[in-house]
Amino acid sequence: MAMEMVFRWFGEGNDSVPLKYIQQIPGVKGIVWALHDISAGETWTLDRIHEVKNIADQHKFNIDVVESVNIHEDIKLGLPTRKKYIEAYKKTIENLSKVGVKVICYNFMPIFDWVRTDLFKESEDGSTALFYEKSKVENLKPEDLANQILENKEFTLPGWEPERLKQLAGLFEAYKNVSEEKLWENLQFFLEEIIPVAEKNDIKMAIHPDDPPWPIYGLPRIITNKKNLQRLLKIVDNPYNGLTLCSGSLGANPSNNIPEMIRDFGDRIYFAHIRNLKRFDNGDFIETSHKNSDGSLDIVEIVKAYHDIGFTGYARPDHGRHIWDEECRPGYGLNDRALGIMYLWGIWDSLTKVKEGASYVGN
Ligand code: CS2
Ligand code: MN
Repeated sequence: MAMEMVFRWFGEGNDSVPLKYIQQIPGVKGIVWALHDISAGETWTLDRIHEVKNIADQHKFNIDVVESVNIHEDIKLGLPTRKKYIEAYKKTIENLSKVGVKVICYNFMPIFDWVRTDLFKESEDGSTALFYEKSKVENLKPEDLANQILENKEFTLPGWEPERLKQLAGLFEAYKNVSEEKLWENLQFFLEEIIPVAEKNDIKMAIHPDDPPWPIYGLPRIITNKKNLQRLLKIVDNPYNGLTLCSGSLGANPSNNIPEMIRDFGDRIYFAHIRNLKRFDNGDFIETSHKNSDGSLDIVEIVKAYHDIGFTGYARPDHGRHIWDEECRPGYGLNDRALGIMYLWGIWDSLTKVKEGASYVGN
């Protein structure tokens, strides 16, 4: 038994990496996908879902994991209009179950998804990677930060959909009334509506942690640490309410102990995002290769924790650096993510061999 390795792919014409290359990465069983052109709050139609399924079938990939079905801001804000967006979300869950989707990854971050200040920060070895400079975030106005991230014109970035960001000023105004506690209430309301539908359709909801795991621009962020993950699992205590455990998102805060979380939340983790990053004393961080000695996270311990709990859920390498002159979406090239997968398999298979001794012949 092993973790089920999957690879994020943004769709035909929307990704620099062809599926036939992904097929050649050892042990990848499925693609992690989404209908990136559909706005939050709209239903994903069966026709559109089938288009992706047909392409995946041609390459013998499963489409078990969707990342993400985004949540409309009105749901996070708790506005009366949330009702219709929640109904659309339920319909999407039903449609996804018809093609056998097993896990939906989503997040509950107000306005901004992940935040970085430089998408191509150069390292000494000439590679580039996503970088977060704390003082820059503190000194930039939100609209300037958004513009900087949107400057990457080649691809639209998931979580940074231009149509949403056009309403930035209005959204900031609306969030003035949303404290952390209010955001928890709105999340609970959403989950109480959604989880029974997910259960009926046998799809696990797997919330992605906030990235970085602290508030920015006075906006509340709540999926940030162990205590809050515990709270999340309790507010609707049903196995269909689960986690995407993202080592890199949570790991930007040095007090988050990822291996401990894996051991404690084990059976409620449906999707593992495994990547490394290097933290600096001033609060900055840069994404690195998966190798232990390159970053601040102990990837070996993280994989060991998954191995020890007998994790058979979905796992992906999350982001990679940009290496060997590859031109790709920020964080989502082929080369470094493929290297990351081989590092993860190397650790996993070694642990299996140690555990099973000479009888090990592979999975
Ligand atoms: C993150 C997010 O894991 C990631 O790549 O950078 O964009 C993530 O996809 C969403 O927050 C999940 O909803
Ligand atoms: Mn992640």
